[in-house]
Amino acid sequence: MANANGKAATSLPEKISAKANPEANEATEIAGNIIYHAKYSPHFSPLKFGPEQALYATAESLRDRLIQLWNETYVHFNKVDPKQTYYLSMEYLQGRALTNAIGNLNLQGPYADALRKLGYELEEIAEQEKDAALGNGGLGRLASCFLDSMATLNLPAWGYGLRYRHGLFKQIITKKGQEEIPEDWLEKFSPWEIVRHDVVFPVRFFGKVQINPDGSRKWVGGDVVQALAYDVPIPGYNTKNTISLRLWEAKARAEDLDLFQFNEGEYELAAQLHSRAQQICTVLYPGDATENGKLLRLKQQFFLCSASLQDIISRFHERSTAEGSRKWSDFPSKVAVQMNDTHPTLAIPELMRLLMDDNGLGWDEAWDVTSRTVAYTNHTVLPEALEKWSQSLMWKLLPRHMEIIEEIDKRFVQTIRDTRVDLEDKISSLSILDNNPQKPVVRMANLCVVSSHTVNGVAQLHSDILKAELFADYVSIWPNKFQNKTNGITPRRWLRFCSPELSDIITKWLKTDKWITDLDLLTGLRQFADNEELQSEWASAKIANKKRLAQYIERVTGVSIDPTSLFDIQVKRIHEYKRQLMNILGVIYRFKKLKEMKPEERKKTVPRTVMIGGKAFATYTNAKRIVKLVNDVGDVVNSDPEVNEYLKVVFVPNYNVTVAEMLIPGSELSQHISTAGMEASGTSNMKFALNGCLIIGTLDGANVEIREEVGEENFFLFGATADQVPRLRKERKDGLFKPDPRFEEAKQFVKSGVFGSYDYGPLLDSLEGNTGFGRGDYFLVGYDFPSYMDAQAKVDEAYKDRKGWLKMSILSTAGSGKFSSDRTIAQYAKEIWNIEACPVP
Ligand code: NBG
Repeated sequence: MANANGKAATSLPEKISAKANPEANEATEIAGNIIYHAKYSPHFSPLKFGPEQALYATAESLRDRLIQLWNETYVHFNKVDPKQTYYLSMEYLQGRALTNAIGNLNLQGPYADALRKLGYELEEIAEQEKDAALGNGGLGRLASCFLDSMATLNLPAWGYGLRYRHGLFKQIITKKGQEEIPEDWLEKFSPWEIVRHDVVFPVRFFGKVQINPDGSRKWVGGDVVQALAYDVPIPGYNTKNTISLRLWEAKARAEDLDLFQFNEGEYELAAQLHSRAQQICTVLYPGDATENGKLLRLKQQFFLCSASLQDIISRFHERSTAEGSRKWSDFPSKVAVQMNDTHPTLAIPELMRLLMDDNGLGWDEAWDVTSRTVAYTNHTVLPEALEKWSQSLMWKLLPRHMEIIEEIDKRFVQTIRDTRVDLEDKISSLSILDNNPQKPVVRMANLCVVSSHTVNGVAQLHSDILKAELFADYVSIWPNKFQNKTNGITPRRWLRFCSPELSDIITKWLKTDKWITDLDLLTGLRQFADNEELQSEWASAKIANKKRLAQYIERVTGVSIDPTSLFDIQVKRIHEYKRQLMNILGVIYRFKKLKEMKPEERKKTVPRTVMIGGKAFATYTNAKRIVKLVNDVGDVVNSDPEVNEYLKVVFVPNYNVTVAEMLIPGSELSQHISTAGMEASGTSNMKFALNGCLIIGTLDGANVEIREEVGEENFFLFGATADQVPRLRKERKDGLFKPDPRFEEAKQFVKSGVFGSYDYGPLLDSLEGNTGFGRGDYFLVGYDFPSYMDAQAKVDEAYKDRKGWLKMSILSTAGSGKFSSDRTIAQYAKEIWNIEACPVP
């Protein structure tokens, strides 16, 4: 590694003296504080100061600052004692923290100068940081955007999650396609987390229920592991407020080691509980919209819920003892618990248990408190992602909770019988327990709906579908329980910090940078959409970002791409409903046509670089075949001398938050092409639109609202609508579907073997036939293909009109204000949590 001057910088600079200075905000002081940490908070051999050492020392210097703000926030919340929100999520996709923290604290300039004094560029140091990838995809990233907005809006709120030792797997691409290797963010350590040795709670598994003489019940026996808190600071933008993401780690106590057995040489047996505890937080559950969990996954979920609720209750208790007057019935006016999907559903029976068995409340009182405290967000309608846990597994792991769930169900069913005779025949689908003798399960979504005061979907269309289909009968029972909260993204990470060039232009034309926290101000750009000066500045920012992206692509894939070609990107988890297969079949068709053209005809086409990236669930075979196909197509197309000037196809490996921060600013067209009704919201669509990238997409999820906001003339729409899908599937079953010749041609081309010898039969078979498992084109690729290709032709035409395209791009950014997670979170705060801002003075 070389420093800014091209020289190796491996030893501590001597000119600058080490000086602890947590309040440093001027370059020399910051540099002194960085050196102080390199010397006196050492993690490496003395005197070394390479980029890695510099990263850790820089992060620690910044952490000093954060700790101060963090403590102030904590003290202030404690003093004001507002109602607080606790966001329970099994996933957070934080990505890197350095640039974000420096940016939110507005220390960009001083930090860059300080590092330059030490021989480094800030970007180079930032590059050293590993992503905290404690999530799978959109759901986890949403949680992270929400934390940023909660802090920025000065809301009294906490994030709760698990401290997985290995986050989402790293994807490498080999000749075989995708391969997974373990992620290693904690291989050394994370400079951002602070362990709180005083925040430890016991969490029990297995055991049995003991009935006391007074009839009260107690869960006893089994394994007890300890949950230890690790806090990660979440700084708000341009505010003192810094909140916490509290991640639990599972541990056993020293006394749980059986010394006798150990001395007998039975090492594994002696440390059984230690190793079982360790397993809990070893890996992030790798599923995304797939229900594949077993005992360990259930343990993880319970571990999160139990530790978090004990923590929440102990905070409530501290007050009670201080004031001597706090009543349990006040709990919901101090605490809001938000369940991010059904993964933290066990918070419901666990809160009931803690209230009844540990704190002596009766059923009615406990139920009243619980159901006024918890709220649930649904993130999918995919049946395979609606969690159902085996009843026998639950009885084994959580016997007391199963009693409570049975009782909740019994009382709910009784109420329906008493009050709604018309729903009698719906009871079997409304109830929480599915007692089907073949496979008795607990339906977690039903438990959430029955117990929560509010249930919300994540985009208008999705919320409407929930009300009309999945939860229709519940709506008739509780018409006011259901809401919509359209997702959002933080404009700090997803525009201000990932595209400083475009941000500066926006600030210049709006004459203010207030848009960073008031994103609706972007509409002010509309009046300049035709302005040539703005257009040319806009184009120069885009090309700079495209060049940066092209360098990155060349570095990680070896493929050189032309920054003047149209950059067309689809990045998200690989899933059949997201239809990466349609994208690549479209590319294949384009390639075939280019091959058939004469050289002068080719010259008239619009050169395109198609980039596709995303991870496939390790056991999702068809998803992995899609990854392989994209790579194989890329190999053939990119090395075809007749065509590769006009078309390049790149599979971007190991898509993650950091890669997204590179791709999104450099994009011009992005694809959000899921089968209508299947993508609950999508959030990358918002990030692309915000960065002036045009969308080709279906009327699905948040696309619908994006199109409304940016204007339909600035959105390349195609495909069936959600309400047509059931009929189209039926027609297909009835043998009425007639494929477009272009679709047949593309598939045939793959079958002819142009892209190598890999057997694509099983993948293509999913598009064939009218019925049968894994057949019959459930995701309607064939039906939508012709309109997709027509929309792509419109993209090419539009791109030829440079000014027209720039105008559309500006209007896209101008129309993205609604999709700030600040708006989303403000709505949750007001309409679900009933909490208010609590800014640190
Ligand atoms: C995902 C949806 C996305 C949505 C995110 C965030 C799950 C279960 N759901 O469409 O598929 O944008 O949640 O709400 O991961």
